[in-house]
Amino acid sequence: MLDEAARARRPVPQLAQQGDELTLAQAYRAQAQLLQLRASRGERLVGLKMGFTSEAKRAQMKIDDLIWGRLTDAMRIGSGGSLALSHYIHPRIEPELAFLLETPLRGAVSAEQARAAIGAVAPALEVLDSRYRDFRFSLPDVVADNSSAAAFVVGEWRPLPADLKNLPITLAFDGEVLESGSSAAIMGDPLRSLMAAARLAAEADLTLEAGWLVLAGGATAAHPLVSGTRVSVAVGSLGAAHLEVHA
Ligand code: OOG
Ligand code: MG
Repeated sequence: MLDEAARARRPVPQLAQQGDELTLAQAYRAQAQLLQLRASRGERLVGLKMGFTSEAKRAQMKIDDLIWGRLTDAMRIGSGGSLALSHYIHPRIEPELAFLLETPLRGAVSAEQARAAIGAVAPALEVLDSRYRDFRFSLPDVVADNSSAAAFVVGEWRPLPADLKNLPITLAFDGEVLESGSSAAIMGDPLRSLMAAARLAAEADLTLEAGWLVLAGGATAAHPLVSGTRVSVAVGSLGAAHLEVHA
């Protein structure tokens, strides 16, 4: 139903409203099945996204638990590339930071192990599109819906700086800054988000593989996309990434 909703760009009622509230474990199994449907259409798993790693996001969506979702090659848009609003239901965008893994990570890893596995980092934009009506959901709802994953943009990869903790992050529409925050908003240090990704993925028997990317989670609240705008994220010394939005 969620896969159909995404493909038809037609939102569906929350699962609880259909008398079908799932357990969290069932919701992650549903998410895995959504990925199987995408894989059967030729999409390839390229990494994971973390969600609700910042207070700004938890407050916006009123959910307090860390979640994660799966990213495929078809969701990726090159920096400076364009996105058609008509391909989505009610898309939003948020500023993020991406990790590129050089070696695999699995389970409970130390900060040193997480650091050592990182090949590069980059500013990123995540496009969210809840398949639920009014962009509202419970924790199992959003997990089953692949944590609202829809598309993402990654800027130029850079070597991991000595410290990721205090990088200023801004989200701008046509150069006008709508949100500004800090990488510290992401669990105090985005590295912790990567560690959590390795731990939570292992619970689903997944290893974060070399070559995969991990989105650390929105540092600020997300904003609805508007046709005809150029959206930018800038992350301190790491540079920027851009997306052109059209109807
Ligand atoms: C759920 C996804 C949350 C993040 O970065 O916190 C997320 C949503 O807000 O729709 O991607
Ligand atoms: Mg996100």
